[in-house]
Amino acid sequence: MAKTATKSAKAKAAPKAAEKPAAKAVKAPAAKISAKAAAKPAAAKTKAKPAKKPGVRLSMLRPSVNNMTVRVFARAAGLDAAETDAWGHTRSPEFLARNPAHLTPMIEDKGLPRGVLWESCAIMQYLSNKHGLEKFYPKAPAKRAMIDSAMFYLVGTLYPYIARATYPALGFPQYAGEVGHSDAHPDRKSEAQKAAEAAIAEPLEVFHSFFRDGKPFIGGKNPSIADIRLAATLEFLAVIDYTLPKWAKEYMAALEKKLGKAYAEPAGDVRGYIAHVRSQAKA
Ligand SMILES: N[C@@H](CCC(=O)N[C@@H](CS)C(=O)NCC(=O)O)C(=O)O
Repeated sequence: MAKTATKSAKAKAAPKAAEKPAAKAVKAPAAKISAKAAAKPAAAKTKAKPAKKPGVRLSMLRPSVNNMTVRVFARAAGLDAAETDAWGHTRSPEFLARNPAHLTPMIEDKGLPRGVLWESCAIMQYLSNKHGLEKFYPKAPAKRAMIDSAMFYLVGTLYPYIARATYPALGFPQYAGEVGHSDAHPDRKSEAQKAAEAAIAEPLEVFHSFFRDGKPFIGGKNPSIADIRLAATLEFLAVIDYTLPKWAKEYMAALEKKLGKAYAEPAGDVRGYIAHVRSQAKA
């Protein structure tokens, strides 16, 4: 989402979010104890219980795919995340004192030099490193470099096109200096939006042909943090009825199938927001 949330965008998404409790613990599927294990004697119970990963506090905005990325990752990795809905609070003095960039997702962790960390990819890298989650972020330098390259390419090249193409329809403000942010004639803004939409196909194909390279996921057989970042990002394209190539539809479906509820639940918030803005546009 753009760096400044407009009143109109807030008004559209805020009601649902604001009604919810401030912090909700996301129960890690891995931490659940089966009925069978629970019935065993104390010693066996302790053995069957997976090592509990310390909780993580996450400030987030529900309609955002940047936030969806970390929310999916936390669930898929079995991290106990306490989510705080930051809608309408990112520019409060209290938030700015901790995070002068006023950006979400943001995690809080005592081990961090400044206590907080923002940028979705940096958060996933940090948590993977901290908890040894090699399944999502391989340790081998060459493999890791490919994941990093895919994520930086996404944030630096693909995402700006997707933002320019979808933010007008999402009701999100665009970035200063861009046509969409200016007081240019609506025709010029529409041309800029269409140009951005047309530019998406090329970097998208690079993820397919270069990064996936015949594998189910960028990470290989299993989704990596780069895959979570890519699939979440593509969710926004539904708001402009963008025709995704067949491979991308199959890729997103495969990732959702693999991650199950960990993906579907945060995706539901983004999809719900898109359905909401679309219904408003029709009305
Ligand atoms: N590149 C960043 C983008 C973060 C971002 O743009 N966050 C937006 C929501 S999508 C935000 O928190 N905006 C609130 C504000 O600027 O006040 C990431 O991947 O985390």
